[in-house]
Amino acid sequence: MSLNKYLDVAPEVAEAVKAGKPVVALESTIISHGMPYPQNVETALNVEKIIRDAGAVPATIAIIGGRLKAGLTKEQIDYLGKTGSGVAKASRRDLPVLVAKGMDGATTVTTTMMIAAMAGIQIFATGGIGGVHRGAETTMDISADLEELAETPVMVVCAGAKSILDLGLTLEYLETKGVTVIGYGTDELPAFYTRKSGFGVDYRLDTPAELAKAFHVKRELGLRGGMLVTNPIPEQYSMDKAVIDKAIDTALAEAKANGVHGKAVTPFLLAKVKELTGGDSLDSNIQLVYNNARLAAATAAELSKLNA
Ligand code: PSU
Ligand code: MN
Repeated sequence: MSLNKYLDVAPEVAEAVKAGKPVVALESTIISHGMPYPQNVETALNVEKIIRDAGAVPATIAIIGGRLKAGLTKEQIDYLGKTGSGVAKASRRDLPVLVAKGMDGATTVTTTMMIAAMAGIQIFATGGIGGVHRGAETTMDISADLEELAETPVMVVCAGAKSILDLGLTLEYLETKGVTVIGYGTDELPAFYTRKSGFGVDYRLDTPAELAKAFHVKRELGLRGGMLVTNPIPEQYSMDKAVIDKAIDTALAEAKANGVHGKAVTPFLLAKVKELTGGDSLDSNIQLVYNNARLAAATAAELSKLNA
């Protein structure tokens, strides 16, 4: 672990990393920009509990007062949730100035991977990743998350990607960058709210032990970059495809009509979809995050056996 002078690793997290015990990183953009208060705080705290109950240590990641934090207190999570979009959404390009000015930042998949890697954490659970946006052939809106997956050695467990993105182009981009996309118990890329997307994944793996082994071997091969594990939402929480597709189409049209662009696009679409589905999408979102936390904790346990 290369300890960075701007990094604070919570004592519990540092101890677990040092002892080779299972640790799971968690992001904070999902708290400040991905869900409304108070469900965001409630979800973030429940996710930490789920990870603990599975025998792993949770490390929620954020930037607080210019410090890169791996492991937050309950008060810090509450602050990030209450302040919501008042906290900067922090991707790779935002880090230098936020840290230099001693500001706060909610970390995306990108910066959560970066800070997890700095802290020696190998696995990270979230809801959905950013990707190639629909219409990217003219807007060039492609999430920095995809570049980070190509560079930084952290396994990301998600529920696939929402069809606010162009899923086919997102997979093409990941292929070009050499990122393995794994379906957990499925041959098909899950589409976040639904279990299927019509697009195939690179490989199907069926157990946490298989996931851990694949990631371990990747590292032993000396290959840089992460790995993307896509875990379908549990059947009982998945949404009706027609309902969600309609909400996404309306949200996309409103974003376009309002000239929403840049880093505001994803949070705008998430909030709109939630509004249009009367909160059903939020319930699904929460449940799939729990499901990913469970899988990540089980995989972290297998990883720590392999690293022993
Ligand atoms: N997708 C979701 N929920 C989220 C995000 C994406 O379903 O909260 C967040 C993640 O933090 C992700 C970020 O890294 O949005 C991507 O933002 P952008 O598209 O601006 O790169
Ligand atoms: Mn973008």
